[in-house]
Amino acid sequence: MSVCLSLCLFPHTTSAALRQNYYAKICPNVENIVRDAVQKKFQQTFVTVPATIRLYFHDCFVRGCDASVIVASTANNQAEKDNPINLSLAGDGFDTVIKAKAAVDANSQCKNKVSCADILAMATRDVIALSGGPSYAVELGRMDGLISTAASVNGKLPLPTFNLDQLTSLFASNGLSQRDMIALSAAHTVGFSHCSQFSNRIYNFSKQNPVDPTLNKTYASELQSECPKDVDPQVAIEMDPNTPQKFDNMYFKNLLQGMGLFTSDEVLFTDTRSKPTVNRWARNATNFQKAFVSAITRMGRIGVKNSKNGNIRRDCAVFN
Ligand code: HEM
Ligand SMILES: *[C@@H]1O[C@H](CO)[C@@H](O)[C@H](O)[C@H]1NC(C)=O
Ligand SMILES: *[C@@H]1O[C@H](CO)[C@@H](O)[C@H](O)[C@H]1NC(C)=O
Ligand SMILES: *[C@@H]1O[C@H](CO)[C@@H](O)[C@H](O)[C@H]1NC(C)=O
Ligand SMILES: CC(=O)N[C@H]1CO[C@H](CO)[C@@H](O)[C@@H]1O
Repeated sequence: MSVCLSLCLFPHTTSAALRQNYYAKICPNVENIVRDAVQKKFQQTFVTVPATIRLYFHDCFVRGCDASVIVASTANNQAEKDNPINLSLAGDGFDTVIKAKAAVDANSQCKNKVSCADILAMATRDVIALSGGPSYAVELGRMDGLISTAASVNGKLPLPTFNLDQLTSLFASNGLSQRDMIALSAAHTVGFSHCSQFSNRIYNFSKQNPVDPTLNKTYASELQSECPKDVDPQVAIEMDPNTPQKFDNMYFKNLLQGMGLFTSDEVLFTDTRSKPTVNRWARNATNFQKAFVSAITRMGRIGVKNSKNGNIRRDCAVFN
C-alpha cells in the first residue's frame, strides 16, 4: 500500500510540478515577453539559435534543468560553465537568457517571479520555432538550482566519439529513450563545431584508414580544406552544410549520405539498431518533429528543482 501511495499518487515526483501555463496568474504575459526578447536577439545574430539550444541541453544533463549552467564562477567556486567541455558554449546563449530575464523583470508583476531555468526552456522553444522548427507548448514551473560546480559536469555530457551503446546509456541515465536520443541529436541541424571535435575522423582514424570510412569522401575532403591540420583552434564550421540556418530534418538526410560530422552522429545510421529510425525521419519531417517535441519535453523534466531545493534567482548568473 505504501508503495502504491508513492508510485500511484506521485508517478514522477520531479516532473509533477511542471505544467503548461504555470505562470498564468503569476506573470500572465511571460511567454510573449520572452519571445519578444529572444526575437530581438535572433535578429542581431543567428548564433542565438544554436547557442541557446545547446545551453539548455548542457543545463539539463548536468544537475537537471535548473539554470546551474548559467551561474558565473567566483573566487571560491569554479562553476559548471568553467568545465573545459563548455569552452564551446557560445556566449550568445547566456546573453539570450540574461536579456529575456531583464525583459521579464521590467514588468512589475513579474519581477523576480520567473525562474532562469524556465526562461531558458522558453527561449529554447522560441529559437527552435524562429529557425523553422516545430512550435510547441512548453512545460514550466522549474526552480533555479542552488549548486553549480565545474566538477559536476564530468561524465554527464556525451562525447563526439561515443558509439550507440554509450549514447543510449547516457541518455537512459537521464530517463530518455534511444528514440529520444536520436531525435534530440538532430539539434545538430543548426550550429557550429570546432575542428578539434572531429579532426580524428579526417586525419587520424586508424592504422588502416587515416579517414573514417563511414565518412562521405567528398565531404571528408571539404572538411580537410576547412580544417587543415594546423588550423587555428578557434575555427568552427557549420554542422549541417546544406541548410545551416534551418531547424529541419536535413540532419537525418545528411546521415544517409555519410555526412554526419561526429562519430556520435554517423553511428545513428551505421548501427543497424538505430538506422530504421534515421531512415524514417529523413523521409518524413512531420514524424521527426513530433518525436523531437516529445523528446525535448521529456528532457525538460530532468532533475527539476522545487522550492525545497531551489529558488528564483534574481540574477541568473549569481546565487541569491
Ligand atoms: C548525442 C550526443 C551529443 C554529442 C556527442 C554532442 C556533441 C557536440 C559537440 C562536440 C559540439 C560542437 C561543440 C563545439 O566544438 O563548439 C556540439 C554542438 C552542438 N550541440 Fe551537441 N552533442 C550531442 C547532443 C546534443 C543535443 C541533445 C543537443 C540539443 C538538444 C545538442 C545541441 C547542439 C548544438 C545546438 C550545437 C551547436 C552549438 C553552437 O553552434 O554554438 N547536442 N555538440
Ligand atoms: C594519431 O593517433 C594515435 C593513436 O590514436 C596517436 O598516438 C597519435 O599521436 C595521433 N597523431 C596525430 C597526428 O594526431
Ligand atoms: C556523398 O555526398 C554527395 C553529395 O555531397 C552525394 O552525391 C553522394 O551520393 C554521397 N556519397 C555517398 C556514398 O553517400
Ligand atoms: C508522414 O507520416 C504521416 C503519418 O505519421 C503521414 O500522414 C504523412 O503523409 C507522411 N508524410 C510524408 C511526406 O510522407
Ligand atoms: C564560455 C565560458 O564560460 N568558457 C569557459 C570554459 O572553461 C574554461 C576553463 O576550462 C574557461 O577558460 C572559459 O572561459
